[in-house]
Amino acid sequence: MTLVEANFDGLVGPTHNYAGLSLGNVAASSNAGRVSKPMAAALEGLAKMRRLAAMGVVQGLLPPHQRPHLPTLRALGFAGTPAQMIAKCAKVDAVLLAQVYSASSMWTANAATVSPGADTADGRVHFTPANLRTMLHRSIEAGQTARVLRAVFHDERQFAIHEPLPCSDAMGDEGAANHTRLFDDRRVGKPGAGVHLFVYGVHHAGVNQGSATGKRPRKYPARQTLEASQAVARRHGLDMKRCVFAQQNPEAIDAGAFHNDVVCVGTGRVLVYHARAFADNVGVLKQLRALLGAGFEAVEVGGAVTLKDAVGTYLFNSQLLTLHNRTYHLVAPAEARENARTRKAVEAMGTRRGLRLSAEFVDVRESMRNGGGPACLRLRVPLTDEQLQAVTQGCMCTSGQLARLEAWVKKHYRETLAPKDLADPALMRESFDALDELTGILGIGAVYPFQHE
Ligand code: SUG
Repeated sequence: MTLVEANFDGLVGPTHNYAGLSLGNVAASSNAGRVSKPMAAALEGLAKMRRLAAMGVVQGLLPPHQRPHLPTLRALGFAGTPAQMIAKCAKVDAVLLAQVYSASSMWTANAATVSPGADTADGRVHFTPANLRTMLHRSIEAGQTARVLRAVFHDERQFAIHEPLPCSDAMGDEGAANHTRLFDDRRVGKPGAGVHLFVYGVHHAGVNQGSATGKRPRKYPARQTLEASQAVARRHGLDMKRCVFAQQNPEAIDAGAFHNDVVCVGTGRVLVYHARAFADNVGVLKQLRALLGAGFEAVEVGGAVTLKDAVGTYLFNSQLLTLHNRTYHLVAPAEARENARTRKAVEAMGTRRGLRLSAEFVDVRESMRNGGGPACLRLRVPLTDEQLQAVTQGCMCTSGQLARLEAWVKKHYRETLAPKDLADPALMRESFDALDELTGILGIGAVYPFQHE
């Protein structure tokens, strides 16, 4: 079965701001309180989509979520009109206000885990929206993500959208950021079956039982559990013999790699990873090699490039793409060019034998300051031609649609947003007006709660 990899980027929402909400996310913590630039952030994201679409990548997008998320305020005991709830929340809990205003749904690598029909028992593409239970501002994404995925991938003969996993300590799920699908892509038109690398931060039962498998980070939370990764693989109907479950190195999490995609990226037969990405690098590679065969290209980056460099530049949060001529292309953040060690590592990949790899750097600085690089901004969805036709076409990035979205951003978004601006009731109205118009542009129907009130 021939699959194309479609990349669905998260459109940056009108309330993009820096609130320092994610413990263990070094960039987000160090930029807390800074003035953000929502319009520039959204345009940077659209420019990346335009660039990839021009390269021949099948590029789509997912809309931002409703912010402020009034259902959360109501659930937490705020009452009255929306403006009254915002005013009251601003007075009693500024952190909560920032949480319900966060534009974090832009990082669609955390929206869901996706398994292509080629690998699932019933031949449909399976999606599990991530429950993102570790951080409140992210946990409120799960319900909206499920609604959006059902609007974009609505044909139930082709797509299965599961409910998020139940929220519990044992079931922390952060989506595709901790999952990599590899396959042997050397035979034209006949790619090998998928091999699924699921990376978890902690084995919850192991911790409870005090066993050796319960090794965990000391400083920062491990967001993904082994139990959640296994549940996703099981409910998607993957062949468990083709799944590798690997523990992330707790030291990497403590250095700020809160998701595996901060220290690892892969596609096709190529896996690029930091020398200290996994608790047991040798064991992981052995299992992958056994499943992928001699064609497997394990590109280890370490030595001069420290974990601090990886976290500081987001080198591994590059998008690794396969182009039509079956070469690989790395879309790396501009920050990785500014550090001599990571720049050299990219140059070395370009000259590595057996790997035809080119690279370029993109500027997504507004997102990077919150700990989201090029790869965080996209959800990969491998599709057949027929499945691609079944996607809601307004969410596909044609040049015309991108131009409409750029004009929409310029019409509705503020140029700057300071933390105190979240208390301004006008921001809520602006945000809802923008999103209401967006559902029309994308043709996804009334997916937002405020549209039903
Ligand atoms: O979950 N940042 C996000 C960044 C997610 C990046 N995604 C991947 N690595 N795939 C997070 O920590 C910061 C929001 C704030 O502090 O305002 C935030 O949520």
